[in-house]
Amino acid sequence: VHEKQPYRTWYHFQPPQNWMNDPNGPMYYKGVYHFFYQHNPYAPTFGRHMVWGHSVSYDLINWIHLNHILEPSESYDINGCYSGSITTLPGEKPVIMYTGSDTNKHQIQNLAMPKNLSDPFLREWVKDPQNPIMIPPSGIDVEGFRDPTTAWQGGDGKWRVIIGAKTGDDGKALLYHSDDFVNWKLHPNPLYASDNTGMFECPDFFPVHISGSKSGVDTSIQNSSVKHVLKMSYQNKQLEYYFLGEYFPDQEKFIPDADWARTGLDLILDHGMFYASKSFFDNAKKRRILWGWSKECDTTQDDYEKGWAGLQSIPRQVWLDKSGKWLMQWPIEEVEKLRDKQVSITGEKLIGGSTIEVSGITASQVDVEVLFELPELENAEWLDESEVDSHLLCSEEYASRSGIIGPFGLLALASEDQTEHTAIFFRIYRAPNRYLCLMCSDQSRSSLRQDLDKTPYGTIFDIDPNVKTISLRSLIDRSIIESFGEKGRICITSRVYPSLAIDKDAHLYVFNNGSQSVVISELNAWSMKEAEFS
Ligand code: DQQ
Repeated sequence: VHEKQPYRTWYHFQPPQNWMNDPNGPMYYKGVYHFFYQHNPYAPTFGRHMVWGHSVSYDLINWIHLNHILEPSESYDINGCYSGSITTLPGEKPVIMYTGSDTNKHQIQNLAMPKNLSDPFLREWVKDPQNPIMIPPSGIDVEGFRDPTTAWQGGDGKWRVIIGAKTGDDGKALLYHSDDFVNWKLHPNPLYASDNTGMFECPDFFPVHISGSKSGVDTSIQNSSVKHVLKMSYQNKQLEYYFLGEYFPDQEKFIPDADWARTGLDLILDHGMFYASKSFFDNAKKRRILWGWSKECDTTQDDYEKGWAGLQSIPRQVWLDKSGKWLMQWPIEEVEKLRDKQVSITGEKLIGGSTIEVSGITASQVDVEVLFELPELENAEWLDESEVDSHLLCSEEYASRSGIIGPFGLLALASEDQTEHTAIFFRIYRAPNRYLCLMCSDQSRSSLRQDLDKTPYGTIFDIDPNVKTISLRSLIDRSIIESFGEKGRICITSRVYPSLAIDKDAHLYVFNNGSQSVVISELNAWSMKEAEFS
């Protein structure tokens, strides 16, 4: 059935059918990658009886779907088994901490353990008879206390965990301590709190190397070679905000970097449709991997017709940039195993107003990487950064309008006449003492269909005045386009539903609508094979 569907993906993670939202408890355990997810097995919409779906893989790309491992059954989770994480306790014992919605719809935390540790697929899990282990503390909304992180162990041997929370419209990352993982004590101060963000959903807290090394570290590592990342999904913005900073476990303080506070620039994991992300440390390849949910932008009616809703991003390796100022993200190397037929373009000049087709590939499922050589930046147009909203800029200055240096980039999932296309592009500006780059994923013309959310996404960032090139990679998969600018510094995920640019009728172009020429110094595109799901 699905094969005939134009929007069902070929290599992104999807359950066989129905609704999926947050990634839950990803882990590597004894040679197997486990992935759990928020799932409504009965309909392609969020439901009253959310379960934990479960799939396993040897490479994070090809998957075996297994039975659900947690479903509402007890007074402490009868209204839903919501998001949570896995911590591996000494003796290689994984334990799930998840949120249950109880008989009164209060949110409380529970534990579950594998039934049989010698089954590498960990097919069955048992809920702890001591559940619930945490109930909403006073001052916290009873329906705003959920999404435990992976726990970490301090030098004192105590376990720590963060629970996302809210009081009215204010978000809180509550910190708990435990000696035995069952009895938890609330720390008087939250690790972080913020006004008017709404609930801090799906917090994540982990260390990264300060050296710029791409390798990751275990969640409990705490020494002078790491910095910490605190990520929260702001419910009011539906975006993934994060802070880099220093964590002092003896005082239980997390101090965001002063540099960040001074510039006030928001750090956001992905500027598009990407939410409730969760990372884990992959002990096999010593890297940290991030998963994020990509929601549909079509209607519920469409989701019923498709029989499914919700995708996961291709897992991303995440590390701290050598500047120490932002995280870098890049699709895990395993996705490259799906690369099939390749086409390349090198040293081709794109004069203002020109478009080149990248032909010879299946443009509906592609991995494309392009490196653009820039003209002299001095010619760039002026921008008063304080007066712009990058989302607005992306919609007003859409790709077809001409600038000076840019817009240039890709037209993905385009129809032959280009009436349908999603433009992923850069445009460069001058501002007092600096140069700025706008990166957009503009889906406003992605489909002739009307009933879709086609809001363009974008962001503005500082670039080095001496920069000579800029890179873009997009993973295109029928209804999703994940784009990585500047080698993974800026990420934007779009969901699109073309009516013409489907299957063999989809095209891929490179364009430049700036008056200054840019050069495609190198472009490689690969048709992508289908991942295996069984
Ligand atoms: N979805 C879960 C919650 C979480 C929200 C329920 C974020 O636990 O806060 O499916 O998408």
